[in-house]
Amino acid sequence: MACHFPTALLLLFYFGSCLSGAADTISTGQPLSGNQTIVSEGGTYELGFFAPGSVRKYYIGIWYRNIPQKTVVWVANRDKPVSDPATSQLQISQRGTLDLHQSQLRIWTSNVTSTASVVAVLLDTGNLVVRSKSNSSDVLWQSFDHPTDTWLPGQRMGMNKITGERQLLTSWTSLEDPSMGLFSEAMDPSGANQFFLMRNGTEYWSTGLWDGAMFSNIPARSSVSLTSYVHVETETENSFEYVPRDNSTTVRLYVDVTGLLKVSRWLADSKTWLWVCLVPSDPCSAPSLCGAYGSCSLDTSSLCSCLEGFAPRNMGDWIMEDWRGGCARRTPLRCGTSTSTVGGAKDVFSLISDVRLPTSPQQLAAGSAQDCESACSSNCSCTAYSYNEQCLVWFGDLYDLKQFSNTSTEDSNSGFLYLRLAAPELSGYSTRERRSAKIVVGSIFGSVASVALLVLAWNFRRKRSLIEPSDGVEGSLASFSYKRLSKATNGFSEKLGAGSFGTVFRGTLPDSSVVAVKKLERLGQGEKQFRAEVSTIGMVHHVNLVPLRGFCCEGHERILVYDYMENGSLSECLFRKDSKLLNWKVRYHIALGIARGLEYLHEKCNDCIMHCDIKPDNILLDADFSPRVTDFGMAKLVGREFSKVLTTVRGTLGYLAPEWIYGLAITEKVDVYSYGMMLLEVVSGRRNSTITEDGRLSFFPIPAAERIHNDDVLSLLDERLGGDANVDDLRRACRVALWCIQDEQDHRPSMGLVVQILQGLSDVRIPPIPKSFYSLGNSLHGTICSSSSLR
Ligand SMILES: *[C@@H]1O[C@H](CO)[C@@H](O)[C@H](O)[C@H]1NC(C)=O
Ligand SMILES: *[C@@H]1O[C@H](CO)[C@@H](O)[C@H](O)[C@H]1NC(C)=O
Ligand SMILES: *[C@@H]1O[C@H](CO)[C@@H](O)[C@H](O)[C@H]1NC(C)=O
Ligand SMILES: *[C@@H]1O[C@H](CO)[C@@H](O)[C@H](O)[C@H]1NC(C)=O
Ligand SMILES: *[C@@H]1O[C@H](CO)[C@@H](O)[C@H](O)[C@H]1NC(C)=O
Ligand SMILES: *[C@@H]1O[C@H](CO)[C@@H](O)[C@H](O)[C@H]1NC(C)=O
Ligand SMILES: *[C@@H]1O[C@H](CO)[C@@H](O)[C@H](O)[C@H]1NC(C)=O
Ligand SMILES: *[C@@H]1O[C@H](CO)[C@@H](O)[C@H](O)[C@H]1NC(C)=O
Ligand SMILES: CC(=O)N[C@H]1CO[C@H](CO)[C@@H](O)[C@@H]1O
Repeated sequence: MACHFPTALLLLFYFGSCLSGAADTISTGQPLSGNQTIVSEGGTYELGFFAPGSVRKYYIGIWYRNIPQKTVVWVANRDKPVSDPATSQLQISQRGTLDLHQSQLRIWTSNVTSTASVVAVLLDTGNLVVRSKSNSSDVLWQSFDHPTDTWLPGQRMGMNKITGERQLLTSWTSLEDPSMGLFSEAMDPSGANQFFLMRNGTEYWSTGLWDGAMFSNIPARSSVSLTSYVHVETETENSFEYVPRDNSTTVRLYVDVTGLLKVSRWLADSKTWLWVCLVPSDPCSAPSLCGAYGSCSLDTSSLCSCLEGFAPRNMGDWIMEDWRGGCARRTPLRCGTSTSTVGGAKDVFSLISDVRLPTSPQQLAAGSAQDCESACSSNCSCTAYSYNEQCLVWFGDLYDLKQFSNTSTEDSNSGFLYLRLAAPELSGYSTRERRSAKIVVGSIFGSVASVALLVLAWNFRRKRSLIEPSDGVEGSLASFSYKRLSKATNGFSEKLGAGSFGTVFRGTLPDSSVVAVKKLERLGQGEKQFRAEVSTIGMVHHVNLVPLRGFCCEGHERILVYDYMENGSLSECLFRKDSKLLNWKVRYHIALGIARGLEYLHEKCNDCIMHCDIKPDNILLDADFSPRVTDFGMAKLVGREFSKVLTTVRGTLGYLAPEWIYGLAITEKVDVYSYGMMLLEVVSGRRNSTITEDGRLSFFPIPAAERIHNDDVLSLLDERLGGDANVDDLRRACRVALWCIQDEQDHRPSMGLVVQILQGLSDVRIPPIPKSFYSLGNSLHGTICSSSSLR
């Protein structure tokens, strides 16, 4: 890793301290304002104004200075934000208190007055103390006594034996709102050595009693691996603190917005927080954790998922593991609408097995499963039923489902649920499940000197209809002779372009229609397989896909014949100097069209197709400037050479999802990733990455992600447009793009969801900055450095 741009990148995330004098201290006459911060002496923590959401609401907070995902551990004015940090000041008052003022108004105060001269100091433990200026052990007030949602190592949580006052952790209301949420944690008010979790003041879990070494309900595995607790009892206080088992790791304990008590550890290598749940040990027992129509499971990477036929109501919150918003139907029920009387498809019931049934059922008198179904069917507000000797029905939203992996071994509550869905949902969903195809890729992704070599193992679980070779027409496809194509293209003379897998020529058929003729190279397929794959591709039709007209398979020649697209490729339109500037409306139309095309390939056509090579060169524009995806199906046509070509051709590199590089299973989410990268380019009119004059790589998505994360989207817009864009659409497009390029496949939306968001049908929250942007940038850089030095 001889190339250092990620180090420079670190600077993007932090402002230097702008205070003169001691950088960890606020003293009389030296208030903190605007973008100024103080930093603890060892450089671990930083204090200043921050705005967690996109709205102009600023808070004084303490966060980790060296962790790029801003993680706030304490908030001063959590219920009273200020609107402008520039006119707000955190200062030492005449009375010896630490106060936050906006204009002349006092917003927040530390409350403990002193006649002595005092200072406020941010310690390297994350504690903000107000103390006497001359005597550092004379502490008047400290943030550790007034926690927000986080309990830090070395901080005491417990109870004052004399006043009965307890330290209280209280969750944030939402990920963007630090005000007091519904959930809290504090010591047992009776003084017993245990902590309670409360929802709206009512206890719902406990850590169990302290036995001198551990709390009885905290699973030993997680507590032992991360932290050890220390009991501190004096005449005046009874409390606990904890220390990380391993000094070198950053650990925090907090009550999260969904009501789980978590310990999380920062993984420096992968730049991510890894959490374990302390209480309850079965997080699926948390009340309403997954929201309406959400289902909890311990076997999936995300605790909650939506029931079939439903999608997250707010994707952003969902991905950030705040599931409380629940899920919404993708397709409304027919029941009760006028179309149901005209004989359209009726609603159906879909079986979900091995579930813990939702809360609040009603019991009906029905003698058989059929009676139970028709009872539910006849009332449009009945959303589900279950029949097991008795008939249970549910009206309205369903809560607290849990998916078990095994019926027999687990909860006796598990059962069968019949969920009411619109008819189209059921067929669409179940067939898609069957069709999902996965390629397993193993890789050796080398050091700086070696170029990535990927070895592919193919594993298609697909049914194919093998069509025997014949002349003239196969299915809807024309089968051309080489001679005819040679004539049509004037001896392959008019070259339109060259891609990774072949060269494209312009041709004119005898009926005078214009076609694009692609001569494939590096094919690893035999004739039979080629014909089979081509006939599959030939059956795919959608307005946002380039239709395949026919093919040629003669000797070693493998040629595809497509409709000709008048307005060239998106790449030319965006990046060629002499091409006409695309206005914002057209760009948005293009972005949406591509998303629809991909959604069709992934979810709606008969045989699920991953494109695997989405980039602006593979998007063509027809006469109306509607986008059409081309080159789909190539992964299968090209066979084992495909990924090798993909990962060694420089032009494709910036669009490759991390799983290509790290050798993980490839799913259709690789297309989502590439789509996100491309969308950034459509918005900004600039290439994914460029090599600067001094030979350094400038990887555009990194600063772009930063700006989107800070809700500064206008600055990303192609400057040639002079700011002429619908800002709501722009924001939506930028956020979607950043969601699409998240590291975790599960965190990227499906193309179906992308379409919904771009149409404004789903909300989209501010995405996080993908944590791998450092290491991924590094790998990319390494490869590009080495491959260019090889030339
Ligand atoms: C901090 O604010 C000042 C004044 O508003 C501005 O000039 C400066 O660029 C800001 N610094 C950073 C690092 O944003
Ligand atoms: C300060 O004291 C007042 C009155 O005792 C109280 O209402 C207020 O909540 C206190 N504020 C803080 C920040 O502790
Ligand atoms: C400093 O303050 C502590 C706590 O109030 C007190 O015990 C100690 O005597 C003080 N030391 C001096 C030198 O004043
Ligand atoms: C919390 O409790 C208060 C009264 O104790 C009640 O008015 C309020 O509705 C409760 N909120 C929730 C979300 O349950
Ligand atoms: C961990 O920190 C404690 C207290 O700072 C220190 O005594 C101990 O030696 C440290 N352990 C390691 C392994 O660094
Ligand atoms: C459907 O069931 C709900 C809840 O039991 C009831 O209030 C409603 O009247 C029923 N509607 C019809 C049309 O029977
Ligand atoms: C499910 O059941 C199988 C056999 O009945 C057992 O081997 C497996 O461990 C069970 N899995 C879980 C998660 O209980
Ligand atoms: C796009 O195609 C149409 C139809 O062929 C043509 O009239 C138009 O000039 C083309 N636009 C550009 C910018 O090439
Ligand atoms: C289409 C496009 O802009 N591709 C670029 C992506 O980034 C690589 C690496 O710098 C460039 O070489 C490609 O041209």
